[in-house]
Amino acid sequence: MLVTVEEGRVTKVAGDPAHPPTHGALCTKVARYPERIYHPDRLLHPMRRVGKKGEGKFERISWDEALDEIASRLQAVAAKGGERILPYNYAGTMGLVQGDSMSARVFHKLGASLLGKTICASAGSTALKHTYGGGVGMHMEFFEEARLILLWGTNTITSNLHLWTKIQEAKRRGAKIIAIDPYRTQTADKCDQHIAILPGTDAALALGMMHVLLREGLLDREYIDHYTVGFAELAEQAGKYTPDHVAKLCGIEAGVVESLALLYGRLAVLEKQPVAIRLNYGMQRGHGGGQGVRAVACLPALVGAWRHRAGGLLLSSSGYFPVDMAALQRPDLLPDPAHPPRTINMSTIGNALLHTGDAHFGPPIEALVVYNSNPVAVAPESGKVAAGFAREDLFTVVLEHFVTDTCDYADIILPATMQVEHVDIHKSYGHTWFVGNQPAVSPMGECLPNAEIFRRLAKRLGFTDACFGDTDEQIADQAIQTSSPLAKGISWTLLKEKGWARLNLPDAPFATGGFLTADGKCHFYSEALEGTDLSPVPAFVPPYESVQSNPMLAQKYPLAMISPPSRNFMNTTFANIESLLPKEGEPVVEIHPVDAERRTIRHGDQVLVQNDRGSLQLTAVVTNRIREGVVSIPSVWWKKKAKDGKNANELTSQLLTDMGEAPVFYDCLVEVKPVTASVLN
Ligand SMILES: Nc1nc2c(c(=O)[nH]1)N[C@H]1C(S)=C(S)[C@@H](COP(=O)(O)OP(=O)(O)OC[C@H]3O[C@@H](n4cnc5c(=O)[nH]c(N)nc54)[C@H](O)[C@@H]3O)O[C@H]1N2
Ligand SMILES: Nc1nc2c(c(=O)[nH]1)N[C@H]1C(S)=C(S)[C@@H](COP(=O)(O)OP(=O)(O)OC[C@H]3O[C@@H](n4cnc5c(=O)[nH]c(N)nc54)[C@H](O)[C@@H]3O)O[C@H]1N2
Ligand SMILES: [Mo]
Repeated sequence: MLVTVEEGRVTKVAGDPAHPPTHGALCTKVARYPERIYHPDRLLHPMRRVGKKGEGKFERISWDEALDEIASRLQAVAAKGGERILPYNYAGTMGLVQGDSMSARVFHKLGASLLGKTICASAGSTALKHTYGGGVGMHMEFFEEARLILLWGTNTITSNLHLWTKIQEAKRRGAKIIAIDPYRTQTADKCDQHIAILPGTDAALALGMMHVLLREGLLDREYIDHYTVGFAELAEQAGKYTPDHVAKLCGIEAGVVESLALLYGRLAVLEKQPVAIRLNYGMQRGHGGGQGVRAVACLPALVGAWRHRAGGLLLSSSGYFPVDMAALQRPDLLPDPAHPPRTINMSTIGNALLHTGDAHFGPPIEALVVYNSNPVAVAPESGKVAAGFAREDLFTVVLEHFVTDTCDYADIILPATMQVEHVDIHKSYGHTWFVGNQPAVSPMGECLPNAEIFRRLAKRLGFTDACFGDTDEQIADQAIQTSSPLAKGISWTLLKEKGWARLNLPDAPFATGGFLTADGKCHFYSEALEGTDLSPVPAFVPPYESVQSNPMLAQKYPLAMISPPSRNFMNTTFANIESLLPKEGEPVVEIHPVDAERRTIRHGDQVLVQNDRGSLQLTAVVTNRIREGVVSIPSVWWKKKAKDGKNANELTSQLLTDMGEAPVFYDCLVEVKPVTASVLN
């Protein structure tokens, strides 16, 4: 990102035309970054709560007062047991310096509970680990050379604009593009074909494709023999997934399964052309998300797609990056490194905060430090999350840019710097380049970088280990594992000078095996899954909540709800930016005309969306973009911007995926009703 500064102020941000993955483009929301920096509501000073928890009333205090109070409260809790303290952070910035570095050192030294960072990608990343040995895949640049691209559970225009540029180029060169998504997104509109499957049924579709590939002999036998394990077991499994059976599970025609498999297999095997799959996280947010990813991830190896640099699959590239976690986070500072503290899953923070403690859970959580995250809005089963945060005996600190829904429950809020005001290094989960981040302007008000806040706190806590004195640049210098061949020649010094550097990887990383598994092969059969509840070869794991898998529940709540990312928000970041809000309009639920008609709901009506976990009021958008039986609530809105102070997570559950203990945001049955006069009163 190129930042223009005039008289000490950021006046413009732009993409860097020389940066290959992004080519000078910024998405709509990041292009508004100056508006976010100079927003009148920006948090500029430390604040202490004066109202009730949740009310959002604060008074200004000094940094000294804030840090003294935080240090003494944390010390008091730590005296009872470090595990009673919990750090909570995620996607605000995912920088290696302002994410988990100095903060992790402080919490390790305190012996605080560890955080299970599962809220976004861990079903998919665990699945990839079982299949490829890590979160690795194609280089995004080469999608433009593919002849067929399956956009599987991804609204690429919305959530991955830079890849979209490559897809458009592929289209210009004659590639066929197919979207697999229960919703006809803007992306699907621009595809050659849209396959609207029911949420959470992706594994079935992939296994059905394999069934056809096997039947037709559309396989790359040589690739399978040399670079995969478990073909026989996978073939046996796929044999059970006939197109007719799959069609029923997915809510599509059997012919669609046939033609998709034939197109994919013939192009790859008979014509030896590159076929690519862009998988994204939308399809792993249901009970069987892990097995779904595993099933899809087997396809490229069956047809030998990996032989080409424009063939294979990309879900994540983050597993490539050689990051020195131990240097950044210093787990050796733990009171007893051989017996680390318990891990609290961030996706079930509601239950965790409401837990009063027992032998299994351990002691209750009494202090919570939140940074880079807005859990009161983003975590599932929000009613319980808010109830947990409202506990009077919980001491809560939040480091933020704005007074978010989460800040409303804090005892103390601390003003943090934004990206243009601090040093950082970023890896990526979509491309294969390290990026350096230098400050362009000095911080607004009294804002401080996260790492500096934790550095000052460490001093107050009396921590004297040398690493607590590391500057942000020194931390940046420690971040990259320079001994790794992948990082050859890459250092903070280079990133500072050049801005970015591509990992030293082959163009077609798995053309001849070389997966990150111990034997370098793609694992159709995963030994690691033997003896678990899960099948070692991919299988369809039905949703917890769907008409087919839970007909009893579906009598009360017959509609499957998804809540995918809005184009103009970044989770809840940017959801308070005035020039972006009108583009999203208001919080809505999208419903198919047939489902709307049955409930006498008209376009624009106020409706209640509800299940046993909660209810929320939204404006109905009647549209055939969403398939029948499914409703969509574009997300993630700030709760306090809604009339009733709620968002989609009021309805989502704290159940977890089959792999990776991730949330099941899109595995959620609801009913939608018109708001009647009595409800309005
Ligand atoms: N504009 C914008 N961009 C973002 C974000 C944002 O909030 N806003 N968030 C960022 C983050 S943190 C992440 S993790 C990524 C998220 O990336 P993704 O989660 O991949 O999000 P989307 O690209 O919206 O893709 C989700 C799509 O999957 C569809 N879908 C839902 N359930 C299923 C299913 O069961 N099967 C299939 N096949 N499709 C399904 C939805 O209708 C939606 O169109 O995006 C990143 N980019
Ligand atoms: N219903 C539903 N819920 C979802 C999702 C969904 O699709 N549907 N998506 C899920 C996904 S994929 C994800 S990744 C999570 C994301 O959830 P979060 O990780 O909570 O991400 P954000 O909501 O963007 O909140 C990040 C906060 O960090 C702050 N921040 C940004 N940079 C900094 C910084 O440098 N320092 C500090 N101290 N703060 C900073 C921002 O102001 C913002 O308020 O949400 C999940 N929740
Ligand atoms: Mo995410």
